[in-house]
Amino acid sequence: ESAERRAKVERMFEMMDRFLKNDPISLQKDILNHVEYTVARSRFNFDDFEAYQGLSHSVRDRLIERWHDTQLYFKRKDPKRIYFLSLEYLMGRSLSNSIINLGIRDECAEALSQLGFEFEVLAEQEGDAALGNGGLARLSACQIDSLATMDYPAWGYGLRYQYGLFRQVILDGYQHEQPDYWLNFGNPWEIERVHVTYPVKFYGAVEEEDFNGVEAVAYDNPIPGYGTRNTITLRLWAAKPSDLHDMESYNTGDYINAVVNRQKAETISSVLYPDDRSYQGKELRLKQQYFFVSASIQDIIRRFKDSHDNFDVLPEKVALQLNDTHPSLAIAEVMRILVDEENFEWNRAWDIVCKIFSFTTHTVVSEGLEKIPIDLLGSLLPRHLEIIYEINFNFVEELKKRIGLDYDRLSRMSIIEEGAVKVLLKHHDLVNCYLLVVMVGTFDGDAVDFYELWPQKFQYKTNGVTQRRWIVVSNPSLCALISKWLGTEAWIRNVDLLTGLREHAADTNLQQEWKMVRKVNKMRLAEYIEAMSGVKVSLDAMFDVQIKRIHEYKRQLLNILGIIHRYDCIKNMKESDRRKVVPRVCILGGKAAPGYEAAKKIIKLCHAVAEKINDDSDVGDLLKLVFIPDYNVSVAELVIPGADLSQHVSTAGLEASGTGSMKFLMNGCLLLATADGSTVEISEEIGAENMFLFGAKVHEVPALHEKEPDAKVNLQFARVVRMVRDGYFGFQDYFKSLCDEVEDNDFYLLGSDFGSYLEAQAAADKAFVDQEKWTRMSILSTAGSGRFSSDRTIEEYADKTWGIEPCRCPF
Ligand code: CJB
Repeated sequence: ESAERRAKVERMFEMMDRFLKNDPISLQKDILNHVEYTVARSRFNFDDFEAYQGLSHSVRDRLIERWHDTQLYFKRKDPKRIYFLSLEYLMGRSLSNSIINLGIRDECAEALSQLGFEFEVLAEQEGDAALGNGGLARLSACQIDSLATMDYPAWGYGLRYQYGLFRQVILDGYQHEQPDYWLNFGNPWEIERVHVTYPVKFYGAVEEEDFNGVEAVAYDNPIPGYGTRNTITLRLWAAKPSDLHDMESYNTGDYINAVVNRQKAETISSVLYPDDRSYQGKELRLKQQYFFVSASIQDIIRRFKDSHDNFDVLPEKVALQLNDTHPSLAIAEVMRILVDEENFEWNRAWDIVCKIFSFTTHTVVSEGLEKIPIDLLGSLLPRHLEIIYEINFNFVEELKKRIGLDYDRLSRMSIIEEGAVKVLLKHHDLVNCYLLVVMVGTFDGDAVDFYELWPQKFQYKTNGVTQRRWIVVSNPSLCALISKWLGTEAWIRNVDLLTGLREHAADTNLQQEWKMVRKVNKMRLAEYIEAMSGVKVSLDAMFDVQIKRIHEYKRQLLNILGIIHRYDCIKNMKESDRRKVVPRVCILGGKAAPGYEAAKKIIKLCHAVAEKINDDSDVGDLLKLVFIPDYNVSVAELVIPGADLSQHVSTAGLEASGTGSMKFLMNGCLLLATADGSTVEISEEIGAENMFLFGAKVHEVPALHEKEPDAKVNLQFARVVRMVRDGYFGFQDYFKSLCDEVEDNDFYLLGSDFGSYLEAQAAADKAFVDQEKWTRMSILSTAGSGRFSSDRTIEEYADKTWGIEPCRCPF
């Protein structure tokens, strides 16, 4: 650094306020400045949305400041970095989360109130960033928050889809999908880096007209940690036509077509695939994956080369985490770069690759995993196909040495599927024995083959969610109550401290305050329900919630059939008995993949049943059913704190983990659940007596599948299915296939679990009547939720998987 440059930097420091100030007056000034100059509205006349913009830009300035400092510090320290590669992030809204992590919530609220605005109202102005489908995508968002909070030198990479997950609109009870053009109103949380761009080349050496000259442009989203100045980067790539002029097409005189063709480049990152877990063989999907991988790897290698000239130290400086199979082309891409561009000998390159990658699988069943037709891969990425063939060849050779010529097993374990028509990017395959595999669920049959040979390569991790978003942001009154009784806010960074609530669980004062907080949250939810569906609900009723993607294995149908049973019972009761019924408000919400017929029928059935029940004066407040449309992160933030009971009722063995359960648990909601994935771990933590568990266990499922359909069906079950079949709720033809499925085959075991499901529901009713007991269970749920923080998960990854250390920015 020259003396001249140093002097210049010092002059700049003097000219700038070192840090923006966070007192209400300074914040007000900033908000007004942004309203005037950024939003270009008069500071004397602006509405809620413009105030939201002014505030967001003021918060963004503060984020940027910390972000710059953090990045500079990381660069100076040069620690081993973790790069988190995920095609999906469900970030939801950013404003509240940012000001809480920056520690300026009260100051912002005060600044706004003096200007005549209410913070809560402004926060509602923000739309969700929904660049993902379900649990996997929200997990990435939680983990990014933990990575920042725990000071890890981390970078998240993803795609900046122009259209996020579709909006769900319900018309006559049917789901319709509307595009989510979420950037329409601007996005203050991203910074476009016009100079951080990389070319992405498809079709190997042959350049195809349509897609030549695609460029990835970086959009950086600063992610602030809580209780630290560390602010890390979530870098999302958007596809743009490149600047390289294709003189050929311009010279032909067809200027308009040449421009239109260039524009096609943008389609690569235009839309998120909405089919939660099945993308079989789609060309655009493969293009998205490679586009993402290519840009991210170029960026990572560029950063590495900035301070290192020897690739052998790459594993000491870089860890790459693949979030499910979606970015697994990264492995072949790094091989390609090392071998083709850096001239590494194959084995040396492979050795490096094996040390830097780890991979997490989020699915238990292998059928759902991605397969890519060989001809598609071969035409789009011929060099990568060659590399994958070679990886597979070496792998099979090594396998032969270990297991001999067991051809069945060899072909099961090969990357290339038998018959050589398809390339499997199945988790255990492409990553095979060399890379670390992290499971959030248990093994399926295929994984066992690998585990037997390389047990040291498999790790198990319990998922987690961030208490910042799922208590502090979404349930501020519970947050305050917890801090009051623990005498500290330290649990927001160290969630294990929540166990301190256990000793107060029976304290009547805490119980009273706890109930009050929960009641206010129920009130908020009741207002929302009325606004969305016109249904008025009683606050004395038990709010019973199932919100998640609609999937047959998640068994929303079991829930609805249970509701029909409850309705049927109430209808057939004597007036005097009705007084003993515990009133319920059953709430369902979730999106079905646009092409998933059965899931869409379940949504329609829910509406048909709701219409019947909610209009029935015999039933009144004893039972209501509402479907909350367009379930997303923000809706979850409202619904979860207001729920008394939540359902996680997947067929045992099919939910890898489940993270919704953890959010409800943290908020003191009781769980009615099968012993599947995370609910098993939750019961270990809070005790099975504090939940309502039911249904077949994983080890019992195979025998149940063997049974004849008739033997599986419980009588009460047969009755409610018959009601649907006979058209009691209308739409007889439309619902026929749902009824056939559960009666003829019942792969998801609704019939055989039904009796036990009803018993668990009855136990929940009984517990609810005893409010003292219920509240104690509720407090114990929150108290036992510490293990399910993503902070804990991330610490385990850092320590056991990535080998990275915190790097905390000191200024
Ligand atoms: N998961 O959301 C998805 N999408 C997939 O394609 C595969 C799995 C979910 O991931 C969550 C995070 O690990 C799990 O908790 C959940 O069980 C799983 O369904």
